Amino acid sequence: MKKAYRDVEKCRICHSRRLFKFLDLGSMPIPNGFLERDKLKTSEQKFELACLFCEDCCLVQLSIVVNPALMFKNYVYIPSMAKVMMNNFGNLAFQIYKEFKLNKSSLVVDIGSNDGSLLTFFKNFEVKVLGIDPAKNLAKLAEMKGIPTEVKFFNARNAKQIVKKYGKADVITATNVIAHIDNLHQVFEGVASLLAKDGVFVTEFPYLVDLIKKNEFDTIYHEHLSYFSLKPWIKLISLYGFEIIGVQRLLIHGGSIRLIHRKKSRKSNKALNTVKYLLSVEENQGLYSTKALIDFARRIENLKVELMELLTDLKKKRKKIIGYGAAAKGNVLTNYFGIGTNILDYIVDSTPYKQGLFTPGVHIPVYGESRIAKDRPDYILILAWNFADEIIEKEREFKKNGGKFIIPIPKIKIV
Ligand code: DWN
Repeated sequence: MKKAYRDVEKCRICHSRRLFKFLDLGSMPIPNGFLERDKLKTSEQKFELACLFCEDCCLVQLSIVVNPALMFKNYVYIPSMAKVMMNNFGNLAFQIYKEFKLNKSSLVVDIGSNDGSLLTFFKNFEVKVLGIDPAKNLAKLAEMKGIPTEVKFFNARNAKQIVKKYGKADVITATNVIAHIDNLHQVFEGVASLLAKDGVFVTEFPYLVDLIKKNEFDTIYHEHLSYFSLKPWIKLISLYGFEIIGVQRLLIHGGSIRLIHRKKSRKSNKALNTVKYLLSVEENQGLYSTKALIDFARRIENLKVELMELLTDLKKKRKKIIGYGAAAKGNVLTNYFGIGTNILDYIVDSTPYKQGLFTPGVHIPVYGESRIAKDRPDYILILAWNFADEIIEKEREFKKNGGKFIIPIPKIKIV
């Protein structure tokens, strides 16, 4: 893709043109587009952030695709900053290792391997591992952990080269990456050619049921092109001869779903009961029509009014408020709600890459967490609300000294 973005005119799964726009968050910079101080004056690229519903296969998807090279070649998000995330990776690796009886000759390939956090757990089980990720800066971190990494985007062509170089994969994992990829058909062609005959393809992504139910509008951003429910997902995987042999709902990232796939065999089992149950949950929640999505958009407007009233009132009372977690989602919430340094003095984040930078759009400075003890703010707005428990536990000193936390999602809570 040469241009900075392209408009979505056809559904990325079924190619339907019957796309209904139900949410428009306006024009916004890319969610991990953190800025150096000397770049604050230069104009930032802003792109439409809006969501479409496909009236044929029900896939929820962004209205545009920002050029992935602008977002993923130098990437500042690493999962290893959150214990909850690492626990999730640990139990995923253990579950797959045990369930599919991996051994020293097994090869596990992770698409979107980031800093090698997930593969490190597999490596500890002495299986062969390979990461695939376009971010040069993260591949270096992974290589330092002994995780060989191919620095490229995953697609059908690259998959064939990987088979030539490393052989077929017994397990392919893809956590929080499939939703980031525009050409899903290419991904499945690549998986189908890379995966060994009896191999398994394990995906994990945020689940639309949780997103809509828990008002998680700020997880809608330019990195996430698709917001999956099972109905369109099953349509997609069936085109490539895959079936779901395992499904788990997870708390991670506001509510995710882990799916284990295998190539359909002759004696392929009828759809899992859990899959059937989740399809009925989706239908009952109204995810196959526009009304529930329109209601969701209305709830976000109410949330915006309510949170801005609270924060403005606290500022009138001369309260000192900071943000916690310079998360992509936090950058969506602050930009859409108009929360800048008029409200938050700064945001703290444990990611070394983000400290000393400014958040995209509203330009809030990011510092290390140690700043809290020095400044003793009155309130902490938890922008990384998906890790609220871990953060509150970590900052119990702040709470002991009378500080209060504001959790904005799924609804405003002061603890
Ligand atoms: O899909 C994606 C998800 C998985 O991660 C990516 N496209 C981008 C990214 O989204 P995010 O930035 O909203 O993810 P997190 O993991 O919710 O961001 C949490 C932020 O909070 C990180 O920058 C780390 C930070 N953090 C912290 O500073 N102290 C987190 C914890 C738990 C802490 O104690």
